[in-house]
Amino acid sequence: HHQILREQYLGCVQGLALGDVLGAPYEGGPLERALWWCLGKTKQGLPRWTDDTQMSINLLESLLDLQGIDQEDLAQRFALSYHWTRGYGPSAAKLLKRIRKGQAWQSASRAIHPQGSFGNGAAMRAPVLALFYPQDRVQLIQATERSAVVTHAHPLAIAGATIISLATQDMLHRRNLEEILANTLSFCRESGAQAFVKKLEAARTLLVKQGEVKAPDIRRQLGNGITAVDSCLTALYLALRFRDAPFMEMIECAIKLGGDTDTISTMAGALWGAYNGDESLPPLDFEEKGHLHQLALAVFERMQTKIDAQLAS
Ligand code: F2R
Ligand code: MG
Ligand code: MG
Ligand code: MG
Repeated sequence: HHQILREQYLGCVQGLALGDVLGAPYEGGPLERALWWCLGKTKQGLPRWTDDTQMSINLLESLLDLQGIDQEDLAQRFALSYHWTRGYGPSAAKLLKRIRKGQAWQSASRAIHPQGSFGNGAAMRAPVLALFYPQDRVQLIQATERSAVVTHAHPLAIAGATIISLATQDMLHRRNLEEILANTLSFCRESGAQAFVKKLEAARTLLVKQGEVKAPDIRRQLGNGITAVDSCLTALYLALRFRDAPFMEMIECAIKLGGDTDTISTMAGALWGAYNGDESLPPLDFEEKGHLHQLALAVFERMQTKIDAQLAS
């Protein structure tokens, strides 16, 4: 039994943002990269993060202020902090602009995709949910679905987000490889997320082969795209493969895959940080690093208070 540490909370949030910052310059094709070359620094010259970290901050702040998932509040925070320079997905951008104009998130989302978006935008913010629901698996699954549907109502987007939030919970508890793969598989089976089952089996096979596995195999078998199906298990694979190796080795591998490099690094970075803690992360500075540190600390202290209250009652 492992007692979850403060540095794991800090590591999860800092690993998420650092993965985003380091992956962002390599996301997409030559056009997207050229654009980020122009947009990727703050006025002070620090590397900027993208929509992945922005939406994770929105979720953290909403959870802290409202003590749980409040979908209206989340929709408003996502919409009000939307800015085109953060590189949002095309449907996500449309959705957030509609909400900002006053449309309800439910109808705005259905107007863009009747079944909801199956992009990875709900999964990229899902690690922070495990920080609020570190113990209870069922509560975490419910919270992930309620957080996801505000922007990503498609079952594949919800399943991808849940795979990531559950894996983050497992990493906080420092569960072993076989346990994490088994937990992920049982979630995929019980939720009917068949599309993920095949990729999970492929990830297991690749993990057994360890260092012999090269980027083209990972890309072909697990994916490197902006949909949940093409990125969530890639991130989980990287975090499991590199969790006892340096953070930068994992990020270099994510960048070699190409495609959705910021988001795969965001999710893998959060998982890696939840396992290893912030002291093991490279000491790089980036946009609002101190604010992210304060948010992670606030969540940790909130959880400590909750645990103390439970013990006292
Ligand atoms: N958008 C980017 N980066 C620029 C493009 C990168 C490049 N072209 C590449 O392929 O790598 N980054 C940010 O977007 C991703 C998160 O996306 P999110 O929030 O899920 O966006 P969206 O727009 O909701 O979904 C992504 C696209 O998937 C297709 N799609 C989704 N649901 C669909 C449905 N039901 N039917 C048909 N198509 C659907 C659409 O093309 C969406 O635009 C992250 O990478 C983040 O960093
Ligand atoms: Mg992004
Ligand atoms: Mg969307
Ligand atoms: Mg991305």
